[in-house]
Amino acid sequence: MEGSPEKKILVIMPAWNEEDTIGSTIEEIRQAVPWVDVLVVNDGSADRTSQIAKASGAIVMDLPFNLGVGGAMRAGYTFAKKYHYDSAIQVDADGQHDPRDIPAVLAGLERADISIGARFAEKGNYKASGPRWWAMQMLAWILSRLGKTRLTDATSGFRAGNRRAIEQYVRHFPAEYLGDTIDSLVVAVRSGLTVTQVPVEMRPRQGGTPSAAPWKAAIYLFRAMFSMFIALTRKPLKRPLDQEEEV
Ligand SMILES: Nc1nc2c(ncn2[C@@H]2O[C@H](COP(=O)(O)OP(=O)(O)OP(=O)(O)O)[C@@H](O)[C@H]2O)c(=O)[nH]1
Ligand SMILES: [Mg+2]
Repeated sequence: MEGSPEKKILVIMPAWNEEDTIGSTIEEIRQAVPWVDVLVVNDGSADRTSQIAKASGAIVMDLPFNLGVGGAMRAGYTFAKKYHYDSAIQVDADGQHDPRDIPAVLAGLERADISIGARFAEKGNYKASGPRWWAMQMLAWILSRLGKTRLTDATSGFRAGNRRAIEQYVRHFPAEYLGDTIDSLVVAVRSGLTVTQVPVEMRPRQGGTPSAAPWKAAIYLFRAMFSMFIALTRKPLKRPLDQEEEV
């Protein structure tokens, strides 16, 4: 079964100045799913993120300067491919993603190539309001049409991918803000990957500061719509995804 100890699973945790929360987040993962490996992609943090992650037993990739979530995730997926992981799952360093949901999100890979841990999917009380809510709804609606399945939370970073998805992400993973969620999904779906969602509860950030203020997030979400339309104009990848390739 996906998410069980027989599979080789990698948690990829993008982290930028998360010294307040990263230690407890890694600890929670080790308790909830002790059989997974944790890779922290420390993206030029100016604080003790890297030292704390290492002391907590994670594998740490220290990027020399800030690449943003997309670049960091692509580096993480390249690691996953190189070391032959069966699946990889993104978990935020700020404690918003509950590690106890990891097996459920991984279990979604039994029916699709990408499994998204989604808010608004009947569970939890995560609230977004005003323009941010509208933008999220619209993106979810468009991506549901594209993915031919009901998706309620296309901007969730809590998502797992199988080998086919990892292979796709290694070749294309947008670096621009929110491209890691929307654009990457559009390209994956258009390259023939299937997607599903699993309801999860999102917790509030457990400490530290958000990388973007709420009003910025709203603006970015509207920009994400444009980025999505641009993504739709990209040609799907032609080479078969299962073809082995050295990285
Ligand atoms: N590698 C990398 N990680 C980042 C960067 N910016 C944010 N992150 C990480 O990405 C994850 C999500 O970032 P957040 O700032 O929590 O964004 P968010 O969850 O959309 O916003 P909140 O709801 O306010 O928490 C966290 O683990 C951050 O540490 C970055 O530039 N590089
Ligand atoms: Mg967060």
